[in-house]
Amino acid sequence: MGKVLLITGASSGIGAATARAAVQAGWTVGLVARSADRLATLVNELGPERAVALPADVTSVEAQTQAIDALVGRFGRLDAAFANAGLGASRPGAEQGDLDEWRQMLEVNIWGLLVTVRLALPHLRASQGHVVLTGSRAARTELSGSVYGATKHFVHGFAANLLAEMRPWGGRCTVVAPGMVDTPFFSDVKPGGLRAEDVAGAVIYALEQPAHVAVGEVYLMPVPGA
Ligand code: NJP
Repeated sequence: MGKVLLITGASSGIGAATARAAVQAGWTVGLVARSADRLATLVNELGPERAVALPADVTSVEAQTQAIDALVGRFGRLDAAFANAGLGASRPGAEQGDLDEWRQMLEVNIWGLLVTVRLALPHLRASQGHVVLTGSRAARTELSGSVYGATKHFVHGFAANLLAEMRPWGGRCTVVAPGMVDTPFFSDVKPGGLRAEDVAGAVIYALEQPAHVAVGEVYLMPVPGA
């Protein structure tokens, strides 16, 4: 069966690529997103003995509780949680921002991520497990979308202290922070961005380190023209 990894935002982009890479590396995966049909297709591809679809909206505590309970009920353990679900809305500057979009972005990128981590932690303590979060280069540089960037600042700030909380019992926390990645996240992505598989590779790198090595943050930037 291998170790068990929960992935949110698994129906698309970075989450789906990480599911493929993790199964390739010997992990078993629980796939969370709202699009049940896309999760079912991915489970068919990966094999139902190595992957389970857990349709849920990450903003719902009840839905995420059911998803994690179902995963642990099926495989008996949880070794890592990749809290990756996120959205960037249309990312105008603060002056033009749509307040409803901002609320949704805060609820998914911050609240949903916190719920994933909070519900996973008791299981991860039992397995001396690993939290991986999707941050962003937007947390370290000037990019359009000040509110989106602020949600990712939160992720990086949370992770730093979470790692300090987890280390005493053998747990680890990693933030994977990409620049532009060619996924449905951006409809207008420029050629030459990172591929979802590149980010998935960084997640697997962090997860596969020996138990005494914690990878704190991994930044990935595209190289134009390469
Ligand atoms: O985007 P996309 P990425 N409940 O749109 C899910 C960060 N990032 O892979 O619910 C549950 O292909 C959605 O599933 P569904 C970014 O901030 C990206 O690029 O079925 N799931 C889908 O699986 C985000 O944190 C770039 O619609 C929800 C997934 O989220 C992460 O990378 C750069 C949900 C989004 O997949 C993955 O984004 C960067 C909900 N309420 C950081 N709402 C980039 N692409 O350039 C959404 O620095 N999802």
